Amino acid sequence: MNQESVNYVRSLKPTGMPSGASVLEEGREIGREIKMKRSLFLEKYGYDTYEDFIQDNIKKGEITWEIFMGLATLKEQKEAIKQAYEFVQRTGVRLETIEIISSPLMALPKEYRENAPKPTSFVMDGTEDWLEMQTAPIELIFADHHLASPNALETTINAVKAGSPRVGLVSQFFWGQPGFTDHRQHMIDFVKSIGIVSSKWDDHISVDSYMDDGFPGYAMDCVTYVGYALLEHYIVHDLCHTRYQTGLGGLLKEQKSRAAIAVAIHELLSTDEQRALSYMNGSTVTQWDHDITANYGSSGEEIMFDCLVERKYKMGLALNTIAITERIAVPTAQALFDICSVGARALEGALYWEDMLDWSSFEEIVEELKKEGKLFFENAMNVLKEAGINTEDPLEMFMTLKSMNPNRFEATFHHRAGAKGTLTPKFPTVLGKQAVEMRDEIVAEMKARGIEDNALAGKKVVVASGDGHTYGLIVVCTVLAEMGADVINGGVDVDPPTALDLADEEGTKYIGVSVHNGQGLDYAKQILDLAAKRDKEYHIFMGGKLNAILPGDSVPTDVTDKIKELGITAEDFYDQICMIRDTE
Ligand code: B12
Repeated sequence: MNQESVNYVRSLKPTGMPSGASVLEEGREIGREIKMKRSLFLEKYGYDTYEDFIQDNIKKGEITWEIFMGLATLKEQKEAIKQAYEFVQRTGVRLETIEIISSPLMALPKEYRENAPKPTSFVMDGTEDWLEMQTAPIELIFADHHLASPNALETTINAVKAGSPRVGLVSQFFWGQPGFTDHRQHMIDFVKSIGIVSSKWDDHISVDSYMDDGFPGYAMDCVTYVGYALLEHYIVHDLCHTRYQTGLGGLLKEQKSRAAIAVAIHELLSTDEQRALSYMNGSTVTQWDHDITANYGSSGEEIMFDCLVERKYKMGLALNTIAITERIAVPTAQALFDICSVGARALEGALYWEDMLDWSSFEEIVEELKKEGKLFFENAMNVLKEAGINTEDPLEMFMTLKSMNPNRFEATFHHRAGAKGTLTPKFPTVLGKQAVEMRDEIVAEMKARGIEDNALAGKKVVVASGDGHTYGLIVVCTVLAEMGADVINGGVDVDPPTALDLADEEGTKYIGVSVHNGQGLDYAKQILDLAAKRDKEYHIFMGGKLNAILPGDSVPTDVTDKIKELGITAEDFYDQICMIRDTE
């Protein structure tokens, strides 16, 4: 066992927490009082529970189809759910489930929202907004920004009232929210919300997770996905006695390891009482943005393989198809329906291949992932125990993990990690590889454009991410470091005042901000306002996904020029590097 890991985890041990068991019980009491709405979908197709529908699909060898939908306003969202049903009726393409992607602001209790930068997607307010979302017989899942957020109680209670068969997403519990710092209360409300869902065991409502939103989204090794699923399952199922499922896949691409992770988790965790997997997300990481139509090719191939895997292993895994415009911005309803059509035709194609396939090399990976995943989990439990964490208490477990730097999770618990967090991945993840390639391409381009070696020597630069996206941040930090800068990586979920504080502490005026959630323009205005009040000179530069839903619009618009008009450098790396190099 790695002593460095033990010491790090020991430093995170929480104090003064109530017992997890009592918090869970409070949640169960709340849950028992909740009356659940029976969905239009169950009503129309005559199933008692959504799980009965999935089991029926497994028996018939059919695939369950799902999409994520998060439009600009509640009105558009409800209208689009109706349109989805009309689309299904008109075309015969199947789409049974919609995951509701509300605004990340839903994760914040109301009183914190006014000062938070505004991201994309709609906000729900009051139980009616949850109940009235059901405008057509399609099963709705409320998961993103619900159960694991500081606003967990409001969102979980309403999701259960609306009859959501899964409520999630566990893995988002460590995400930060602008302006919210009471992590203790956050974790208490999260565990209480698990208790609420737990009370609906007989109605077959489960707590849902999504690996890629959690610590595995920071991983270099696919083994971490399996080990982490075992850890979450242990806390939610074994300690909280609550049904647990997880989805995965958005950040993975290479088919063998991607699907093998799902099968490994299924074989390790599914029982007759509870299936382990909820959905396989379409991959979002290798899409093209210079020729969008080309993404149909990549999605079609992927969906076909996912269909083959589901038909063979019968995991009840819904296929969550991803629009070809995913890389650019939040997809429109039409883009989502289009990819469902691709899915329907890819499934037809899959059936031709079925009896020609030899799965032996795939199954070797599954076996390896199962073995390695178990070792990861055992090592994680040993490190936690050795560090004095009460591994029987779900609240203490989540509070400890919440305090962890997500970039250190894998190296802390991976049984293969060496000194100083070094790790040679067994099955490398796509984003880890991509970030390294992008750095090398950008550095080569800068050199070709005349930026001299060590151009930023002697310059100290603070760089931070305004939300949870981390790989862009890694690229910027490593590019600037290659140019000779002394780079301070401020980490993720850094709000404007914290970014300025960090620059002040480090004694630098250069602040780089990476943003992706559509809050770039708001972030730019807020940081400049605060900077003006501090009466100090700062040079701020931004990058990532610089778009926003402007008032009255339904789709995001690029706001790079608007940000530049405010006086922030926001274009390509060349401008940013020249700005840092050329200002005194
Ligand atoms: C990976 C990813 C995630 C991961 C992040 C994991 C992690 N550890 O980072 C997960 C799954 C957790 C995630 C979650 C969410 N995501 Co996301 N995510 C992506 C995805 C697929 C790739 C982003 C990425 O890392 N790319 C690789 C890096 C290396 O590239 P990059 O970030 O573009 O960086 C390049 C440049 O932009 C530049 N750059 C980046 N930052 C900076 C900063 C400076 C100063 C400079 C100079 C340059 C620069 O440098 C890089 C090299 O050129 C994109 C879609 C896509 N394919 O782009 C969506 C995307 C960014 N996500 C999106 C959204 C909405 C979310 C969520 C809000 C969704 C939700 N669940 O509700 C959450 C929010 C999470 C949070 N806490 O903030 C949207 C944003 C929509 C928009 N603005 O229109 C996108 C576009 C997907 C979509 N179409 O809806 N996401």
